[in-house]
Amino acid sequence: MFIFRYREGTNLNLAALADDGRAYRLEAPDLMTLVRQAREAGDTTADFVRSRLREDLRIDVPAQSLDLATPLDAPEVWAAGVTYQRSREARNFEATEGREDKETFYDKVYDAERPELFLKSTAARTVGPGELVCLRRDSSWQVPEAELGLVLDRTGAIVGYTVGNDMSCRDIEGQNPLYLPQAKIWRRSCSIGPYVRLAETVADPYALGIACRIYRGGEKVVDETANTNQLKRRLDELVRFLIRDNEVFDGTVLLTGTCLVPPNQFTLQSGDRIEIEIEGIGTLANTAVYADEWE
Ligand code: DO4
Ligand code: MG
Repeated sequence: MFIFRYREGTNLNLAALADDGRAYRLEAPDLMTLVRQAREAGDTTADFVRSRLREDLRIDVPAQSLDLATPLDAPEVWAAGVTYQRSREARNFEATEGREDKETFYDKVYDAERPELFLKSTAARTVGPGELVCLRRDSSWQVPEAELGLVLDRTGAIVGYTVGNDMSCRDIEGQNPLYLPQAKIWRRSCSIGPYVRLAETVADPYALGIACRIYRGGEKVVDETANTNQLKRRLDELVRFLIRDNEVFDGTVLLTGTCLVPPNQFTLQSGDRIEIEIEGIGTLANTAVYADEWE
């Protein structure tokens, strides 16, 4: 069971993609209201939604042909880092200018009890499927990061899973770890969606194939695949650290780190189309442009 939103004129509608593959309008205004209503009724969210699917709410066209938006207004998006060996290798390459000859902060955090967690985005900086993500002018080494996103409630319970893109500047990050916020946060540097798959309908979040494809002028220039079974940490472990003495809001998204990094010589260019696919969760596509080309 998937929950999503789509635009219709000036309206933003909440909808479900049900087990029968059909899309239905939902009467609740947003995902987290639906979650609360289900709990009050003593149901799982998926069962609650199933009990509300009616023929007169059916959407006649396939969900993919709708004008899809972010599945929720995540007040904050947090991200974990160096949770896969592939990310550790890529970070070490950046931090040692390709020599990879010494132990780095990244080796230490990969093995430490405490994971790397950082604030990645806010609602105003986060875009949805089909929207433009932005590039920075002061970086010449930029990549998308394909990540499994956890949708959390205020207690840290995992409500569902989505696809996330943690846009990153590898040169800024490699210059100095203290530059991390600039390497990670700028206008439209985060994308999520198009669906939230409800957690109770995902059998095993540690067995999901992930793919990242990048197209330039219609030609595929990056095609990488991996699997969440390579994740070094448990999802509840990441959440446990995130909520420690923290204020976490309903609908917070936690990106769980990347297992896919394009080849080291690759940097995004304006006009590149990025596709991130997570098996059973969805495909998120965005085109990149420079921030000053947007508007
Ligand atoms: O350590 C910097 C960030 C790493 C990251 O974003 C990732 O591993 O996905
Ligand atoms: Mg990342």
